[in-house]
Amino acid sequence: MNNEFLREHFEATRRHFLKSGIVFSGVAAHASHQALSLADNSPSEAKTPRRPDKAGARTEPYFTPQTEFRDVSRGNPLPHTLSEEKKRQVGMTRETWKLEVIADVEHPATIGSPMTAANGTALDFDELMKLAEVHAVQFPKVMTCLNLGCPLGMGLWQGVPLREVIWRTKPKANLRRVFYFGYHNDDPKQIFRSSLPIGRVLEDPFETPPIILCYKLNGQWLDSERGGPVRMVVPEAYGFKSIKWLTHVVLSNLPHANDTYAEQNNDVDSPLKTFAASLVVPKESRSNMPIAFSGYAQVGVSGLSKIQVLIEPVSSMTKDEDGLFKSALWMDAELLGAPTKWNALEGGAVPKDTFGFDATGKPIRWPMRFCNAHWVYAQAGLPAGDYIFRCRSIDANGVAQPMPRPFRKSGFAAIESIEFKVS
Ligand SMILES: Nc1nc2c(c(=O)[nH]1)N[C@H]1C(S)=C(S)[C@@H](COP(=O)(O)O)O[C@H]1N2
Ligand SMILES: [Mo]
Repeated sequence: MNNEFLREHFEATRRHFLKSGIVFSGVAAHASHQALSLADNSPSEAKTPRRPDKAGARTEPYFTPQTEFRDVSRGNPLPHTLSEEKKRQVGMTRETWKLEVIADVEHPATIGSPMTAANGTALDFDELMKLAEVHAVQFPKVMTCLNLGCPLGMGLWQGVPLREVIWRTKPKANLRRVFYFGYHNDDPKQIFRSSLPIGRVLEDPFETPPIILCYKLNGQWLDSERGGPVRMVVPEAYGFKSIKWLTHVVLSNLPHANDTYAEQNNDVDSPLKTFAASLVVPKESRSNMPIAFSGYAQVGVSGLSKIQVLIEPVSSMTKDEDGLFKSALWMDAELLGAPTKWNALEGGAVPKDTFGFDATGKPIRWPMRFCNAHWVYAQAGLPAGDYIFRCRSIDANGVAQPMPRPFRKSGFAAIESIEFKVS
């Protein structure tokens, strides 16, 4: 679990419980504090954050500083660990970067002007910046690995829509799919390729940002570890669609996905799912004292309207065959509102013309799709005993999530079951 993410979560929930002082009368701060220390002592990796530094003022949480993202990239050596000289040589610096946009050899799209290094028409960083002057967009998005479920980082990604570059090749016919890959140590075995239908590239679903050639994260140049100088970012997709150290875009007449990730049994057509997860479930609490629970939600394609929790004694818990606990007595948790200050961004503000934000820098909708949200739940005192905690989300269509997409390789989405004790 990303430490910065946890720190932000704890800071936000701590403030929430402090503000709710009336309802939880003094116990609130204690419960929250206790939750923190219990989380620190938890054996499970996902629940072992560094104790947040509470000294000093903090800005509101949300975005993850670039250096705090978790890295799951492949490669031997990892491309971002190459020497500066080698990076210059292979086009992994802004000064030397080149993008080829070409027709697929096996299933060629018919295009008027391929962009190749050989004929000197590959796109360089200066040309990308010229396109950026007119077409740059930025939007918030959580980077999540389909195989991990937990967020690698929440970022504000800036780039040029991929379609602007594809359009330069003058596509004419036989173009059904775009695939793309990045620097892979010039070793075909290390290639990591992803793909998209051309329709998704040329047009964006309502309230969905475009696919971008991304060069900035949280207002700063995209660093090498995050895939700089240029990576693809696909707003509604899991991380594997967002290829780092981008070098090639291939226009193809192939009618189906050809992602490298598919070779590892992953469901590559599965978009970001909406689900809820816990971060703080106190392992042991005192009887008849309020208990503070908190967690986060990932807002996927179906949006998010609320979070619910299910707390039952182990002895009388709902028996449920399909693991969805539809008939159980779920209680509404509280979703934390939008931050008023945005850490990790210059001046703590979201820049003008950010996708999904209004002219005053506030989100148009909250929670935002393809992003994280945080939630809290204060449970009134319980009698001593063993309990089980579960949480779920209700999407913006009013449907409880996760829906049955129980396959691990379609993106993490299970209802957690966590035992805790009241004594
Ligand atoms: N070139 C390249 N791009 C890549 C990968 C990779 O191994 N090589 N990994 C992908 C996967 S599986 C994920 S989850 C994301 C992770 O992005 P991050 O390292 O910026 O957090 O990068 C994607 N882009
Ligand atoms: Mo991934």
